[in-house]
Amino acid sequence: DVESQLQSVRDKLSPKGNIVSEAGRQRTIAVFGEPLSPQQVVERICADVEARGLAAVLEYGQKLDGKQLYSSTIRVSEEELRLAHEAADPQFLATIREIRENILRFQKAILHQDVEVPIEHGGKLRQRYAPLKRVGICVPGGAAAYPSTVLMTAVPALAAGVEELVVIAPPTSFGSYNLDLLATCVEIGVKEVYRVGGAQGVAALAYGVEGIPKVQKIVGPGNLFVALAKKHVFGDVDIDSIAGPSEVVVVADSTATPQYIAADMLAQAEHSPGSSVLISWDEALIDAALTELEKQVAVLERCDLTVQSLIDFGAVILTRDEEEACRIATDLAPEHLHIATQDSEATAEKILTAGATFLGNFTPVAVGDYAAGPSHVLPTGATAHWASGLSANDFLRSRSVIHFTEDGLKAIAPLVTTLADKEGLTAHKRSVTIRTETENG
Ligand code: HSO
Ligand code: ZN
Repeated sequence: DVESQLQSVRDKLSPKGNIVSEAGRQRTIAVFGEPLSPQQVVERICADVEARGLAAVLEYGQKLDGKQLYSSTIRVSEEELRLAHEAADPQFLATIREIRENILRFQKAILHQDVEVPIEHGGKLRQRYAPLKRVGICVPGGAAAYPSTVLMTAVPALAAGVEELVVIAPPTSFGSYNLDLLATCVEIGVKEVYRVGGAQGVAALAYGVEGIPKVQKIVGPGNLFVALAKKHVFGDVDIDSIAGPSEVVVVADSTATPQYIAADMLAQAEHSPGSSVLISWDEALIDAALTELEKQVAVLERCDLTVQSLIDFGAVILTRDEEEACRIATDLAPEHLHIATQDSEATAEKILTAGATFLGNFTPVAVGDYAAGPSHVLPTGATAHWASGLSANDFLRSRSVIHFTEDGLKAIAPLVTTLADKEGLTAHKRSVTIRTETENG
């Protein structure tokens, strides 16, 4: 039946790529001397880092990431950063600059502005915004190096006016030893980079350890340990939402180009795991897209992994009509929604639950991943029903400012005193009447 089929598609979306490998499990047993759940591992690491500081961070780095670092080498030195930047391809750096400008332009445009609302009988109410001072960014370093993730997290923070940006990345060749990654940090103005990943990295940022002052907010993607650690420290610091593996839902009609659809689905599967779901009410389009998929798979680079991802986490749904397609896409609430229909703007208005929506034939998801302007850190796993993608506004605090004149207070006083009476809080009431009634004599 339709519901059980839909459930199987839901299961395919946001594949649990966050599962701990057997090797990882064995390593944690070796470290803790007993089999623990990932949750317990994270709790132990966080408590230990909070209690013992940098020594614990260095120990876990050595035992879990297999890298012996010292208090003198955990921070990437100014010299290392300078050398990485000097070694970088000038064309690569020019690209980074251009992307930074695109992100800055968009993120500054959407930044909350102070708001002032007059009080009818005298005074004004304001909502005022100020940037966070110090923010930590997690950059993954497992399967590939992600300079794009540095851009898509750090530049929105810069747009908001954050002064101190701290990047942590695991001590791997795809992480904090990656020269392109370091060059990207330098190019956009990030000066503090630490060679630490996993739960110990998150805990170091949250609690602060010798040489790494604590931050106010931790953002960015990571593996299961990073995700669980962010949840664990929430409250001591703020966090962004927890991003899982990448996913796309494509909604297409007969006007779509099968070649493009296949290419977009493969791009998503390339994240391996990454899930791609095609929804259409046009059977011929679905057939053509599947034929294209087979053709394009043959000439792909990360072929095996991508094909496996497509098999495990890919799905095609033939619906009765556009309405049904939009209902299903709404329910799936994907990280990325691509709409390739005759009137993509109109179709988009019928699907409001997506992290980012890509319209038409010339907006592949990859432009959003790399260069457009909105952040590619987006809600996954159907959390787009209630969560939003990362933006410059996530790096602002708001505060309200309330200023009444004497006439303003007199006018509002009865509202306060009535409720204060109800709650039996006489001192509250008196703090108003002492002002309003003295005047009256
Ligand atoms: N699609 C990923 C972002 C990414 N793609 C990074 C390529 N590199 C999550 O939105
Ligand atoms: Zn991507």
